[in-house]
Amino acid sequence: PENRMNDHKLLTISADVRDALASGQPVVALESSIIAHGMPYPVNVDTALQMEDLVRSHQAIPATIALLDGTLRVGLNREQFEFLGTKKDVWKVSLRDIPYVISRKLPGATTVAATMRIAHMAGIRILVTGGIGGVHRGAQSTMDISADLTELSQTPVAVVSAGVKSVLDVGLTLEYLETWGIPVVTVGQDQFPGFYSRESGFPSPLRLDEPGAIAHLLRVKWELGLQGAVLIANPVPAKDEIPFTEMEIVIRDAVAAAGKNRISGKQVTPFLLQFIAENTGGKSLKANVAAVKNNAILGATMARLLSDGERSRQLAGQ
Ligand code: PSU
Ligand code: MN
Repeated sequence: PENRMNDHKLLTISADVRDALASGQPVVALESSIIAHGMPYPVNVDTALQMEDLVRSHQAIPATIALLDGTLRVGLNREQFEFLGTKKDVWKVSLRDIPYVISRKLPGATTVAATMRIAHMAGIRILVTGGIGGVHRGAQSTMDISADLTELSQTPVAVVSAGVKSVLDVGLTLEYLETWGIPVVTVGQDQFPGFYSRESGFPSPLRLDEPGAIAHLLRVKWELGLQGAVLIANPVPAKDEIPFTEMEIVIRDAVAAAGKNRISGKQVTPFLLQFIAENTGGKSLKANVAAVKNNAILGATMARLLSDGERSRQLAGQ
């Protein structure tokens, strides 16, 4: 990729991630907004560490991304996880916040959009998250559409998710993904998943059942020079899901409460997630943890397939 800048002073890559990238080993990028703004302590830190362990036990190197001490950090240590998970004023950093937060040397946790861009700078091609941001319910009047979507349209990093955030307008988000030329692939079922539920009520634009087939699609897309990402939707495991109709009731209440409290901008997602966790007696949090761990495993598998494919092509002299 053209804009790799892995020797830049504003980009700090941990030693294990740097070694893995240099030797062509699989690396998986992980976002940090879910730690600072998506889950309560200590579940946030525990989950982040468990995701890293799962990536490692599936033979890939994890690289959680955040902004600390005035640099973009790729690969965090234990204290840095603890810091992001406990400190109150960690910035939620989307793409547009990067220059401000770095120039002021503020601590920042990255959304999917910012994590994708930084992963690409470092040369990482697979990112794992829970649910991506997208078109919010009522976006016809609020224009609340996440920068995750525009980022997916231009940065070549595949994003493994359990669908889009359940609080969004899933139908409008799928339309937007189509407009911007972003392939959406659901693993193993015809329906696009609904994050906490395996169902969303919408068919998936594409379905592939094998990680190998998805890796092949990624290679073809990027070999053709087609810009942007692929959204991989990996349904939450059946034993951990919350039925779609049950979730919908809570989500509608959450969206109404956000409107009533005049929550706007980047506060919207954290507000809704907290409301939902409280109003499902923690069940949503459990489903969220199960989904992201499931995604970490698929992400590691995808990263390994991509790097194995490259190595065998190099050996064949192609
Ligand atoms: N989905 C979750 N928890 C989260 C997020 C999404 O279940 O914390 C975060 C992700 O980092 C995502 C971001 O990229 O919210 C989107 O925020 P916004 O809609 O403000 O762009
Ligand atoms: Mn928004």
